[in-house]
Amino acid sequence: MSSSQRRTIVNRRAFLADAARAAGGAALLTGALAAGRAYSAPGRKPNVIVIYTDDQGSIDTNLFGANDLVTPNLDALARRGVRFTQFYAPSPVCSPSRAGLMTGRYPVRAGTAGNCPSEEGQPGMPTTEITMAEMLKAAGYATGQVGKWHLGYSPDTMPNAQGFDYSFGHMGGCIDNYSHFFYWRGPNRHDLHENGEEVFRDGEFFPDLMVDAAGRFIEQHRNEPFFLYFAMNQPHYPYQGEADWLAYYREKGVAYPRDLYAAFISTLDERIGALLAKLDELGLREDTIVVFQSDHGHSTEERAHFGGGNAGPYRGAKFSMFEGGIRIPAAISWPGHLPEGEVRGQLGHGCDWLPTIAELCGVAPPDTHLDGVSLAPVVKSADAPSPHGAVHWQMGLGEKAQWAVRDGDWKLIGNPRDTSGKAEITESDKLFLSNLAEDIGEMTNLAGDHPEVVERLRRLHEEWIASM
Ligand SMILES: [Ca+2]
Repeated sequence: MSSSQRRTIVNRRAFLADAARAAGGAALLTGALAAGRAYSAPGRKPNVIVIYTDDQGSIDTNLFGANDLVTPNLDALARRGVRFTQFYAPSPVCSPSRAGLMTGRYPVRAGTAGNCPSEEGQPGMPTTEITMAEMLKAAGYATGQVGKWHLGYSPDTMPNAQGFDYSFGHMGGCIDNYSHFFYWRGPNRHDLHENGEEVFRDGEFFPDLMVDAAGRFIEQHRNEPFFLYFAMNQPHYPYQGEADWLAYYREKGVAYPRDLYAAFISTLDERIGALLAKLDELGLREDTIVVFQSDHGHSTEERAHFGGGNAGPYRGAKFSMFEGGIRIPAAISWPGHLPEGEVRGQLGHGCDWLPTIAELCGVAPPDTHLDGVSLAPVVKSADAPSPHGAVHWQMGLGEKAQWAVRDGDWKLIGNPRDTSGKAEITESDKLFLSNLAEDIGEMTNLAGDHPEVVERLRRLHEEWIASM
């Protein structure tokens, strides 16, 4: 064990012990006290729901630009809050993106540079990491995970061991929504769990099971602050949208495979509507912070019919560090407490949600190195400066790993992949430099024209990866 790992464990234990003491009486408050004071019901902290969708493309709600989609619930959610036009996923692939969300740390720092195994018994994100659930549980929250996990499939890395009081869903990367079998390697790998125990709901549509489980969790904890991580496994393949939505899009002339994908998006949108209706029914909407984000760009894999999602003007898709792989729809809503119907162009990042939620809830963030920063000032004021300097990505480890750094309008990608197939990547594109202000599609490699910028960003990356 390295000294830094040992330090993390020591910090984590100290944090959990302090927080457990504080949770018994007054909640842990820090400099975030001012945000807590703005909340109109003293004594009760706001609930938190994080809706994390899976492989939803950069512009894939109607409001975010895809005018061919019917997404009234996601759009209404964003309209009742603040939505971002430059929001980034921590990674262009599932597990690292979720590790960034859960820890507020770059996925590489959180020990999750690549996807976690989908095989039962295999560990995932290191248990030394402090999750958003552990942070909120320590402050007295009831914590629930519903949907996809994909951060470990061993008893000590499954949700109940990572801060969640309640867990319902699948542990691996994807399932068939009716049989709940792993939709990749197999055969016969059933993956549906409740609090770590395998459960069988054969033939029942998983998104509906999610809404039911989430509804019960919310109802059960309506009188105390709760945190619900609602990790939808849609529109990740297999595309299993409802038949009436499929008919609707085909009637509109939407072509394959967009028709399959669009039907699945509208199917997921209705479940988000059902979830939010539950909050309204219980009178909890103004007591609840709702965050929405896609885990990364859309998939162009064979199992996803080679596409269906829409990255709009951006190049790339899932697995790519061009904008189409990492730039995603995101919004935060807390009616009565945060601005509504506003748009922010400041840069935001999936690692920012943990510190943002900590500040808005008046909860102490974990005593460890965070890479995310609170977006609360930006959410509250359009004039607040972006809290970010350079931001970084790396997927996997080693020399061949794809990485990227963005500093202002300049963005450098090392070992780029273009999963959207918009243009060929040649040997001379191993370092791909773009200026996003002039070329949002990242079609022209400026590395040869600006070697000094390449050198500066490359050094930023090397210093960053060395600090992991
Ligand atoms: Ca995903």
